[in-house]
This record gives sequence, structure tokens and C-alpha cells, in this order.
Amino acid sequence: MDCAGNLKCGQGNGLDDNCNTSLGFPSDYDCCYDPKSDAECLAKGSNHTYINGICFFVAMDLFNYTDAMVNCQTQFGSNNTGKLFEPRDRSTNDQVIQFAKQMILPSTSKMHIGINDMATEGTWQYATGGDLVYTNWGLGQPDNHANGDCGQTWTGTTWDDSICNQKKRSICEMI
Ligand SMILES: [Ca+2]
Ligand SMILES: [Ca+2]
Repeated sequence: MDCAGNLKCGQGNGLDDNCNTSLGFPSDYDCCYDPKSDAECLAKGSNHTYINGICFFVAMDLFNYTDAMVNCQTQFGSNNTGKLFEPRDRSTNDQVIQFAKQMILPSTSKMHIGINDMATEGTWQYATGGDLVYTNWGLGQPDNHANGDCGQTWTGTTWDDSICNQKKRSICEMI
């Protein structure tokens, strides 16, 4: 069953923990759509959106990268339930960044995202660990300009590497 979008396995959406066994809901829609989580996410405020089964938040306060990571951890109700946005597929990347850019002015402002090469120059990893499984670098990026080790949004839905100490808005993702 193709449950692309709004899928949360084992959380009352009609599928078991592995998303491969229907628990008896009458239709694919009922099976795959989780309005409870959607509503709960959107109810947290206008800076929130629910995309492909995950809640996202655009943090308007300006933080450096490290402080942005800490800020994201508490944005979804309790400690350590959030992280900087870690894009893992084109669909989610494009929708989340497009949403975030609608929330900010000017929309060309850059935002922190949860990728960096702080540990090893040139080896980009997610902020919570692991090699990137998808990339959407802008033209000529990453270029390590000014020893930039932290990912930020750029033109369209692309990414750029930039200076970690720059204070800017950020995109948070619920874990
Ligand atoms: Ca770098
Ligand atoms: Ca760059």
C-alpha cells in the first residue's frame, strides 16, 4: 500500500508498527491519514505545518546554529522532542522550505537546517547524526566559503553552507 504523506506507523492510523499490515480501517484514506496529529500540530500556532506525517515549526527568534539546535528541542511540548529540520526526501524538503519562506519576511532570508560538516570538513551529516540520504545543494554549494560548516536555506528550496555563528531563523522538526 502506498501511504505517501501523513503516515505515522503504529499510531492509530490503521497500520501496524511496520506499516505493512492493515488493522481494519475501511479505506486507504482512513488508513493513512492521521487528522489527530495534523490538528494537534496546526493548533500549536501559525508557524507550524504538518507535512508527510511530521510536524514542523519555523522559529522566528534569531539564533546561532548551536542555540538553534537547543531551541528546537523544546518546541513541541517537552524536552528533546524536536530538532533542526533534517531533510531526507525531495517532497518533504520542498514543502517544508516553501512553507517556511511564506512565514518570514523577507522570504529570501536564510534559515538554519539540521545538516553540517562540523565534525569533518566536507563530510556533511545530519545534526543528530548520520550521512545525508538526500541532497539539494544550490549551484556551486557547498563551497566552504568563510569556513562555513552549517547548512542554511538558499534560493528556492536549495541549501547553502554558511557560517555557524550567524544568527538567523531556523526550521524545527518534531521527532
Ligand atoms: Ca565546511
Ligand atoms: Ca556556501
